[in-house]
Amino acid sequence: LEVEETYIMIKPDGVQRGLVGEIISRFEKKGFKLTGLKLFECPKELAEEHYKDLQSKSFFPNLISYITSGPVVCMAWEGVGVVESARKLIGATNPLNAMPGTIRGDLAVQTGRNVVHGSDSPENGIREIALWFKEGELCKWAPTIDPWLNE
Ligand code: YYY
Ligand code: MG
Repeated sequence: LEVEETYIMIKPDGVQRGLVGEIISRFEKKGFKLTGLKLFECPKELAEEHYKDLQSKSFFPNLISYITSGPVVCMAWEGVGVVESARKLIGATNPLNAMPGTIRGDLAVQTGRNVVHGSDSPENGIREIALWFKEGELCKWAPTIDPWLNE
């Protein structure tokens, strides 16, 4: 497995509901490396670009107004196999189908209020981090605990 990057975003409902610390801590405790973090009010054009593959869906207008309805927390996380692992930590798109123990399984009930986003492929991880972060906003650091997490 390769070192990958994924874009994780706490959606406006997660911020409003006070779930920011809870959600960040799930990725932190797992052992991934945080390389970018900011609270951000997303312009409509950026939300549309981020979700461009879903443009033709009936729920697209609602999705864009939801994502732009309040501040989001943008994060970049790095690690071996982080893209698929983060999707597992997040759980199924519909929170009623998401397993207990996952973020959506534990903290949400509706697809249209599913509290968190995670990139679905390494390519999209790179694309989305480039979309949401400017060059100087990312930190390529070496956590001192790294040898205790990675052989
Ligand atoms: O990657 P993930 O967030 O799990 O689902 P996607 O199929 O990429 O859809 C993105 C986003 O769109 C989803 O998190 C909620 C919303 N959505 C919706 O409102 N209604 C649907 N039927 C499907 C997705
Ligand atoms: Mg998706």
